[in-house]
Amino acid sequence: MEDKIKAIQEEAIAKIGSVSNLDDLEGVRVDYLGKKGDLTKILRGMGSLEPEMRPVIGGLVNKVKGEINKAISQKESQLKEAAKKERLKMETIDVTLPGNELKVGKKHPLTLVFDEIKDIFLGLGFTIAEGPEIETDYYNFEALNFPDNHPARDMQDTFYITENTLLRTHTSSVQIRTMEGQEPPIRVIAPGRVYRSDDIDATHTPVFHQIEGLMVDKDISFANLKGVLIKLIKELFGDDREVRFRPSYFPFTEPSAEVDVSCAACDGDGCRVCSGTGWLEILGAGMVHPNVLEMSGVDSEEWSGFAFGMGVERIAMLKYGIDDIRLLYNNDLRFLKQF
Ligand code: 2NM
Repeated sequence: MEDKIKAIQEEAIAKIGSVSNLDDLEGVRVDYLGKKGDLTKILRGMGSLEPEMRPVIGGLVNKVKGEINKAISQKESQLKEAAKKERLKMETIDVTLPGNELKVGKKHPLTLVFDEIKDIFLGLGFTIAEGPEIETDYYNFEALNFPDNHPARDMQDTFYITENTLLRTHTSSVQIRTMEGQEPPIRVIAPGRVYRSDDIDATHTPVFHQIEGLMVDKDISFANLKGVLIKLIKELFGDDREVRFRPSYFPFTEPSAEVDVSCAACDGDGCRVCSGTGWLEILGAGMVHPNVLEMSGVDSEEWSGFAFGMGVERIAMLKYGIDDIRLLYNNDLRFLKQF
């Protein structure tokens, strides 16, 4: 009988040693220590033993049960520890791995030019004014002294919405609204989107952007116009650039001028960029026509002013050497990432 008990112990210990998971271990426990296990059977059959053998066998069975229990507990903590290690290994984070690259956006080149020009004028005491992109014929043309039969009013040049409303062709309408709404002195710039019924090519798109400016005060002369615009151009293109004023015509200014900057690519010698002239046209400007001042409620005997306008796309193209305006709208990241 004692040999049989010892054999059960060895067999149980061997099985405990060979199980590899907690479920199997529980199976072994039920087999050897459970109600139907061999050891329980032996204890139940004690009645048939010699009385003096009962304490011996009983003690031995209990000791073996204790041993098996101990072995199971040990194995259980071993298996749990191994499972924990495995889990920790799975969850390991290698803090030395490079992180995921965060793609940080950039400002669009047009926004860069807008911001730069706005900053220059804010520094000169100008404020920024905005107005509607859908305008009336009055604010877009009439108040700007456009003759009734001026070709810019033609259906081909402008997108009309109704007989009297259209997509603005310049932001000058914002300057008119400013003059109507406030007494001089006035110093404003009007940045924004404008529309013209142009066919698309390397230098034209039907939607583009402008910044126009207006200064009205006592004794404003062409000298003030020159001072402000030369300052603007040198800030934008560098102190080394020359500035040239050429006589021109706009219905809303008199006198009017076209403003050129010396070509940075050839330093004014003449090259492909400036079509051999050494100059690049970047601005239109002039003294605000007395008719325009009067129509907006400004007394032209008391006040005078200058105004100017520039295309933001054109400035961006000259500044960054962009040879096709469509690059600004295609949203090709290979292009946009360069700024
Ligand atoms: C230009 C050129 C010259 C201009 C005129 C006005 C206003 F409303 F005061 F009359 N705003 N902008 C102006 C003058 C615009 O763009 C080429």
